[in-house]
Amino acid sequence: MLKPEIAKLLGEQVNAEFYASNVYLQLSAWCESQGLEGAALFFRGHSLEERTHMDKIFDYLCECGIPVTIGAIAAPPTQFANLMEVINAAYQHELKVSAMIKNIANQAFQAQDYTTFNFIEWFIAEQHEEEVLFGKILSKAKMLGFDGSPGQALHHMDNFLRAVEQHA
Ligand code: OFO
Repeated sequence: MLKPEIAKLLGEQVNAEFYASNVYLQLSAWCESQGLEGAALFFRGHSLEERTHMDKIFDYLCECGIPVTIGAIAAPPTQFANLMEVINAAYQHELKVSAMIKNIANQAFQAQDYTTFNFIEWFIAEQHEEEVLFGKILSKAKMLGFDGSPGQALHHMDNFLRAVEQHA
């Protein structure tokens, strides 16, 4: 049986993963509206991935006999100056999710709930992957001298994001 405080954190994470999925869907929509098809594809893929994260936690809670409550999901930000701002927003968002996941791991460990600790390890590895991925995207932007302005570098970044998604 899950301790109530751990069940609460996991329930909140279900909603946080929904929010993450919507954040990426909104970023994808913004990229579409700017004609950035590669970036739109990349963020669309991420949106779907976040949805699978939500499913994983949802299933775990169900297996543990904990009723899941889906709350109101806040609207994600919609206004961005350029693609660089979008990439930075996505990276900052992943850092926040990493902190939430690490908090669950920490609380599960403190509570000697090693089953949840083991379950959440998958998410720790996943967040590491995400941080590495966004690190690579930021390095690419630096290499191209990309600051979000229209031009060659924007075209390269859009293609780069498409390639990342296609090889994921
Ligand atoms: Fe990108 O994160 Fe879900 O967990």
